[in-house]
Amino acid sequence: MSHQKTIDASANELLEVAKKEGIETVWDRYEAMKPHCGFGELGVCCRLCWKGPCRIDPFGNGPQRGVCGADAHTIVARNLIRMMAAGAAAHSEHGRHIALCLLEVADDHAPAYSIKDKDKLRRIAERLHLAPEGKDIKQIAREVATATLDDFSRQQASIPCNWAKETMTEERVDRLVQLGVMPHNIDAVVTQIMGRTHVGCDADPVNLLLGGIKGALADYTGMYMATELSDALFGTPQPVISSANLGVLKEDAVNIALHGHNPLLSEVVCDVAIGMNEEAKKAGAKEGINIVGICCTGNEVMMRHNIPLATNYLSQELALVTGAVDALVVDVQCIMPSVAKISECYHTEVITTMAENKIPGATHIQFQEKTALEDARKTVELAIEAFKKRGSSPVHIPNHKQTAIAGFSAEALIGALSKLNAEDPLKPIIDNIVDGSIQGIALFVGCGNPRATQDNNFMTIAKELARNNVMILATGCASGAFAKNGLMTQEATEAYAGDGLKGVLTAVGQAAGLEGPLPLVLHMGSCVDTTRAANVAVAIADKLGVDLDKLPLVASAPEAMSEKAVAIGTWSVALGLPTHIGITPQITGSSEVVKFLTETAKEALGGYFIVETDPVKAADKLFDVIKERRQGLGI
Ligand code: SF4
Ligand code: MSK
Repeated sequence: MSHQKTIDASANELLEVAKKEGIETVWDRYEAMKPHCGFGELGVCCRLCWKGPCRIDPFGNGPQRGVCGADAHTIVARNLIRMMAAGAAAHSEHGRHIALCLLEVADDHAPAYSIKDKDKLRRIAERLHLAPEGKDIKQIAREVATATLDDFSRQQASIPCNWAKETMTEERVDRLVQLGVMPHNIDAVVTQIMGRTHVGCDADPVNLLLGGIKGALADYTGMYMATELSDALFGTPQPVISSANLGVLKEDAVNIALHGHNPLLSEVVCDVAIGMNEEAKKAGAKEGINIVGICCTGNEVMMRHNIPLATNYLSQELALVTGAVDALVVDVQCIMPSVAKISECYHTEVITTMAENKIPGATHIQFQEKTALEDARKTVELAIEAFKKRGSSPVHIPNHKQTAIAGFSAEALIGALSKLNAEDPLKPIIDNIVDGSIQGIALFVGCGNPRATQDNNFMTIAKELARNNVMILATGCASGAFAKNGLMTQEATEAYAGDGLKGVLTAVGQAAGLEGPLPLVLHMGSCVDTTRAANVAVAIADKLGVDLDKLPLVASAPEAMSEKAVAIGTWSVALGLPTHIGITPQITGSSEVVKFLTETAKEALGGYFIVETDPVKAADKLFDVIKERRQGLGI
């Protein structure tokens, strides 16, 4: 029997509408795909060459090797690390794009952009040892962009990437260098993974996995630069009181949904739309233009512009089923191709904007940094035209939205803590971890997946951990789940936090000028912003003089699905964190791969994977790990 599709009230309401209107969604296609291929589920099918496809019989009766002789361990490891390479490629392309834009800004070639947080850029330059003192801000931008782009071009394998080496504890850097998994060049590492997994190359599963870990750390490097340079260009997020869920759409407005990941486009659309409000009103939209976010672009614009978040990954199609979205403007990653098909049933314009990300049936407006203002203007004009076509067609905007306090960048969090202790902002957190008021910190990341009830794993595990006084951070579609379902509120802190955690969140919240506690879940941004949490964790580790694998920190991707999530989970392990996945990964056809990732990794890296699909049991396991870590520290 199928499990419940979602716990999101808006999504449930709109699924009924979709059913009545005969619109197929991700959940329908998931059901139609059943039963899933057993070989694929185990990861033992291989399509790497045309002698195949080959598959290994898990019961031992049929073939145990592919035509070339690769066994299940080789096949599973190869498939897995190719996912890590794809994740690293996606994130680091995003990082490169931002770095190139920073270079254009330094050379006055990108009039739509400026350096909004100059202090942050100077701090980045210091971190990268670029001696910014006395230099002009554009010179600093040029040097930071160049040092960042060096991480894509360095040929000396013994010199680690700047953004990896300068953002970890020294002990971790040494450990990763000794293991031979520290990336020196993101592009080279991704290329190596593709090369070593070609037919007839690396067949040793452990060696393959080490190559994959290097790729995952290249992913970390690309993410780190993307986040930090975005802050320099667009401003470092500070807490905002926003709202989330599909009730943020407005019937009498031109609704523009920004979806994807890269803030280069969405930032400019937000700026341009303000000046086009009157045009929208003239077209009959009494409330002018209403911009909302979906997925991680949604998280980006929520944190920097207080734009409400409409929904997260899994229910993106349902935004269109409201009939109220006039334009869905997308950039890169996590955009279901089905949105263009669904838009045929409505007046909605789906607008793709990136040359390497087009969707049949969508309108393409090529976005370029040099012409960003005109490009953004064209997208808003198309949205206004689409609104006119909407006319009096009925809309189904669910009456569900939640307050969501978002925008806890590392700087914002440390800024709030500094109100309690200006000289030593981390001391309040550390003292409270030591005395047990906070038992540990859990970071929730990752996607939505129809294999799980949407948002349920996030909500169940987080509430359970918070009750046990575990502080909760979130990024990506985890942020979306918590925002939509009311855990980014002060009320949630009152309702679900254990006494110790509640006391700390209240003390910090009041010191930071809120009239009550911080929200139960601290929104740290999009999935690429997961490095913000690493930033805080490394600061705590450095302060205590221990590495991350000693601290009571855990990560969880309870509804993971994407290659990016595979890469993030793996670098989380490589950094030393016990990392939970709530979806059975496609690796169980190899006992050696499973053993390496869940056991051997613990000895080699301190971090390891925990697979548990039951959210209640997962919460117990994560809390047990936190207690074990506390014991290890003697607290
Ligand atoms: Fe089969 Fe080997 Fe080719 Fe894979 S690489 S498809 S296992 S022959
Ligand atoms: S959008 S990678 S579904 S977090 Fe960043 Fe969400 Fe996962 Fe995409």
